[in-house]
Amino acid sequence: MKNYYVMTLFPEMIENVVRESISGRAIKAGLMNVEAFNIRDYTKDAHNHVDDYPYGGGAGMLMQVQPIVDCYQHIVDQIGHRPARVLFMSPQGRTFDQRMAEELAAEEDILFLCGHYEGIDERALEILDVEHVSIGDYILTGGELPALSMIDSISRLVHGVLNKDASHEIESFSDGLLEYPQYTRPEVYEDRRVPAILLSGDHKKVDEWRHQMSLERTKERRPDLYEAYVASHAKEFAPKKPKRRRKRTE
Ligand code: 4GX
Repeated sequence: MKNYYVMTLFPEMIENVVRESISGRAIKAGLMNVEAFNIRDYTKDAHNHVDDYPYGGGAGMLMQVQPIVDCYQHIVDQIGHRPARVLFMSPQGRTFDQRMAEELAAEEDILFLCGHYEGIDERALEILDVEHVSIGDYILTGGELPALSMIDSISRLVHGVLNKDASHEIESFSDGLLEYPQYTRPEVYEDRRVPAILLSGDHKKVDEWRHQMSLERTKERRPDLYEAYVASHAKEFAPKKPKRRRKRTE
């Protein structure tokens, strides 16, 4: 059972998305669980405040350390140990990718700390000993969408979330190439034909064609991925050895 714990000021944002998405199916199937904790529930402030002005001045408000640490401690007490990974959504982090999704899919308990406002008291990050993770080089208003993106991509790797056909597809295309183009009925739509080879029934030819298409569109659309693929499949791209010719004897 995979357990995702999310510390946030907007728990309904997490709950609503998780309920409506593919991970909702995995939850119903008992394969995973997502629990959102409202950091505000742990404030000891008389007015339920969870933020305050930054020392040294500057714009905006910072999330205070006490509610965050108390919320974290509640989760640790509930599960009986520190979660395997404690992730803080931040543009300063290592960029999340498919490899990290696979790495995280192997973990039992993952905690996501989602910040809001202009910042967070650094001591909270030290005490929780967080790992900074980014979903890309752009600035969002909060860590909830990054956490949801990560939960979504991790959960589809958790066994059983996908049907068998789809998981087979992952095996053959987790090799760093983009997907080949696909077609369904009708065979002709406004003069546009489905490539004839897909109707040929020749599975070997179909596989070769698809692989070729994957290579071409990866080269065109993601030259970075293409270079990496070529480098790790040297054999496939090695120039063909010239045929040994018998020496002319004159
Ligand atoms: N990939 N974030 C906003 C909210 C925040 C601000 C200060 C704590 C302190 C982001 C990203 C991202 C993270 C900016 C959450 N939290 N996160 N920030 N890109 O843009 O992960």
